[in-house]
Amino acid sequence: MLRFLDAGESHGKALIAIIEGLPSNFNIDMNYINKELKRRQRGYGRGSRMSLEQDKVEFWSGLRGIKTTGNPITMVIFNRDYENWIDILGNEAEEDKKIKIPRPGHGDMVGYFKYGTGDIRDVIERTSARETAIRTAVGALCKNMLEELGILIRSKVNSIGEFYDEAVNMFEDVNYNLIEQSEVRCYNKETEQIIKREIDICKESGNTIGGSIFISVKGIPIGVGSYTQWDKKLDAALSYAVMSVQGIKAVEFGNGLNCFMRGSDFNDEIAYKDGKITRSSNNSGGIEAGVSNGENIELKAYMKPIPTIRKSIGSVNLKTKENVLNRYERSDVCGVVPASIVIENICAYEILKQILTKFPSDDFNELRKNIYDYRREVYTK
Ligand code: EPS
Repeated sequence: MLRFLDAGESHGKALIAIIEGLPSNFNIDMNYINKELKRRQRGYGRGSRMSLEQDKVEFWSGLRGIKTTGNPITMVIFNRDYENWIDILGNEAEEDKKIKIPRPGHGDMVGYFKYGTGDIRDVIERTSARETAIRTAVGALCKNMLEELGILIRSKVNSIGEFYDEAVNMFEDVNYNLIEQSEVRCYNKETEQIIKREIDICKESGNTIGGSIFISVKGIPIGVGSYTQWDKKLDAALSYAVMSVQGIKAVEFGNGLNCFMRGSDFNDEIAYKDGKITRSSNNSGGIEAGVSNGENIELKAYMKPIPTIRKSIGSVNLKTKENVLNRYERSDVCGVVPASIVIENICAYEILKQILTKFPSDDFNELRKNIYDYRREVYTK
């Protein structure tokens, strides 16, 4: 089974992941992974940390040259900001320097009570979305493999604040190039300007803003995931992965939020045309009964506004129990743009895991053969 663990503090020396269960004989494209890390760092509404970091991955195990051996893989990303934090993180803080005022909406208060170290700094260091850098690296390696198996994952921003971007087919490269070039990962240029202005307004007023992300997966064969047991369902597994991304509060598949529709309108009609099974629509988002149905998998992830705000709202000094004002610390104004890249890559990890469950293989060549043979055979049964 494919699995990984990651470790590392936001301002610690490095972020690390150990991945187990990846097949051997895959030639990793290092530029591909570093490009994903760069994509994650971009986006209008990012804070000053991103002009300091230049995320690049190092492999410490599991490779011979650029080829996977089947051994556990260790990936490392160094934090450039560590230099500025050595003294703070290297020693226990003096009592008067310990952080006691939690930012509402962040993990500060729950971590303070749960782990009892007496300093919210310990909580911030691990709850920070900095951790998504290493998860993006893990996912990028999986996405690199999936592309070789004919499975593509793309993302765009669906909305920021109350402004929605146009829904377009992201698998048409002309459309996707526009999204990739956009600072807010939108297709429509006018919407882009409106959203950028909205982010500026939030920044000036010491506030933050959330939004939603659209993910589309093409090429996933029918039959991945299972309905035979609750914990084998593909939509459930993907939801878990997406919900684990910092700030995500809801996940929707296909037209899942439009539950007011009648069954006859919601159901995606099946027809046999030109030697192929086709569907009239994709309201199910490519998954029926927890199993991929051969259509594109389509999901939306909804991200709340980043909790760290300059604007004053109420909080409590957890030591003295005084009612005080919110604490501020450097952060981003809008995390929706980088989250779209993180979620693309997180989905890649989960989809590869599910593919390896359906087509268990230790060797990438065996996996590719199995998946292509299956694709050829499945509709001719
Ligand atoms: C982030 C790094 C963090 C934040 C941001 C994402 O760096 P720092 O805390 O040093 O400014 O910019 O984290 C959050 C939004 C958060 O809520 O913690 C990154 O690498 O993506």
